Amino acid sequence: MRCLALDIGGTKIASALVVDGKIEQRQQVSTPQTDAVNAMHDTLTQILQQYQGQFDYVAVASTGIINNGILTALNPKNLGGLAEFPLKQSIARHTDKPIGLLNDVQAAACAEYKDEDKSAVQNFVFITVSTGVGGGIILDRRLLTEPNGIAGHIGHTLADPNGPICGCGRIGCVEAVAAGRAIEAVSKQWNPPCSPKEAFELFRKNDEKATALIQRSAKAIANLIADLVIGLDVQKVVVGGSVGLAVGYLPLVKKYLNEMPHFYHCQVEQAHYGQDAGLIGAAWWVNDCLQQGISLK
Ligand code: ADP
Ligand code: BMX
Ligand code: ZN
Repeated sequence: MRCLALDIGGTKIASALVVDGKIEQRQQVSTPQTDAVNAMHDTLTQILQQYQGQFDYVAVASTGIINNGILTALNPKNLGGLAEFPLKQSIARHTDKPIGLLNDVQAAACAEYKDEDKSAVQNFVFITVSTGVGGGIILDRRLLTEPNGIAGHIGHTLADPNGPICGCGRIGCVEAVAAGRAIEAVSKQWNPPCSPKEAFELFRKNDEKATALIQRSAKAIANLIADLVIGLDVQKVVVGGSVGLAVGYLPLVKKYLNEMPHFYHCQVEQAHYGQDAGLIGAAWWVNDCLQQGISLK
C-alpha cells in the first residue's frame, strides 16, 4: 500500500509517499502564518494535486489536538492564529481514498516505538522540541489517543510558575520556556537579532547569553522527562524536532537529568528517524488501523 503522508507543524509542512516504510518524493513548504484558514486549504490543495493518483491512503500527522478529523490548536499562536480547522474535510475534497489523522508527536512516537524491543520497553515517550513542545505517550505498549486526542500535550505542563505566559493562556508552560518560538522570543531582542539556529551557533561557540538561553530550554526538558519517569514509570524517551535535534542540545538535557536523583533517570535518545518521524509514524498508524479494521476518525 502506498501512503501519502503529511506532517503539519507550526513552521513547516512536509509531505512524502511512504512505501514499505520508506520515504519517497519528500517535499517541504512553510506553514502559512497569515490568513491561516484559507492559506491552509490552498496549501493542502497543492500538496494533494502534486501526488494525485500515486497513493492508496492518506496519513496526516498534525500539530494541535486532532479529534474527529478536526484540528484544534491548544496554542493558536504556533499556527498564525489558526484556532480550529476541518483538516479531514479539507483533504477529502481532493481524494476519495481513506484518510487517517493524528497529532504530529503521537505519530512520531509510533515511528520510534515500532522498532523497540517491546519486552524491554513498555512505557515510552517521544518529546518534540520544535515550534512548540509536544509529546506522544505510549503506556503498556499502546499509544494514548483516546478519548479526545489530548494525551501527550506535555509541553503545556508547568515549567515555571513565574515564567512567561504561554500561547495556550496558561502561565509558565514548558513550551513557553523551551520551544523554538520561546528561544526566538528572546534571541530576536538581541543586538543583532538572532534566529534560534543562530542562537545555537553562538551557544556552540560558548557565547554567554546564548548558553544561558539554551540551558534554560534544556533544563525545562530535563525536568519534564523527570516528571514523566516519576509519574508514569517511563522507561525511554526519544527526542526530536529541530531544537531537540540541534547539535549540543540533547547532551545538555542528559547532563541536567543525570544531576537529579537516580529515581528520575531513564534512557534518553535522539529520534532515529530525525525529521521524518512524523511522516513514517503516521503512515504506520493509519496502515495499522486499516489492517485491523479500526475505523478512521
Ligand atoms: P515544526 O515545528 O514545523 O515541526 P521544526 O521541527 O523544524 O518544525 O521546528 C521549528 C523550530 O525550530 C523553529 O522555532 C525554528 O526557529 C527552530 N529551528 C529550525 N532549525 C533549527 C536549527 N538548525 N537549530 C535550532 N533551532 C532550529
Ligand atoms: C503545541 C501543540 C501540540 C503540538 C506541539 C508540537 C498546537 C497548534 N500545537 O504544543 O499539539 O504537538 O505544539 O508541534 O497547539 P510543532 O508544531 O512544534 O511540531
Ligand atoms: Zn501552554
